[in-house]
Amino acid sequence: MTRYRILLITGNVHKKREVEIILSDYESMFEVEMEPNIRKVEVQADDIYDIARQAMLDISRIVKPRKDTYLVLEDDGLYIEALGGFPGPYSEYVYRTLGLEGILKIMSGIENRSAVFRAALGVLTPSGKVEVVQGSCRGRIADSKRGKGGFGYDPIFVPLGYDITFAEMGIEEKCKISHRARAFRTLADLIVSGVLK
Ligand code: ITT
Repeated sequence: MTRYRILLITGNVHKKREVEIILSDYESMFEVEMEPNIRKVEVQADDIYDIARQAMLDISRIVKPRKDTYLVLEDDGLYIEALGGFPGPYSEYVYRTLGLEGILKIMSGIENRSAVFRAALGVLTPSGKVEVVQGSCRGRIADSKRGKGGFGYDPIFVPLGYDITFAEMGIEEKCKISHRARAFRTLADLIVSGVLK
């Protein structure tokens, strides 16, 4: 059985843990590691698809593809409908500056709390191709922070069909339904089926 390596270009250990759980469904076909020596440069763009694609195209110019190894970077964004998709591609900056309390303040009194969490994976394949694979999870912004698990926006994001936030559910449950789960399962299926070589 071929064993594939997923090398994640990220400084976020939560992402790595979640990707390990998500790919554990594929019976040891995937080994997940963090790649700390490659820097991801993010261009400014309205869409995380474009940001992930450009970041991986830049990396592909300096990194040699390797057999059975998929180099992956992930760009995420929380798109709040009533705010025209804000913070979207600026989610990391807004998390650091306004924080969850700031988002909740902006959202106070707003009835439409629909939001979508999106993940865009920039992928460098073993044959040197650059592809983008996406996943999303619909939900809503909670009225207040709830839960101790997860990271980032998890305490204020309630996925569709639930009454609890990502931070209130266990990591296993989050990894069944999250934007990341959907994106990485799509990626894994494309790899295992031989479509993405
Ligand atoms: P990288 O090193 O991979 O870039 P990051 O934490 O900077 O990690 P992103 O820029 O992709 O991640 O994410 C944008 C923001 O969205 C950032 O503030 C994250 O904390 C947050 N985020 C991403 N995925 C999340 C998730 O599953 N749950 C909650 N917040 C998340």
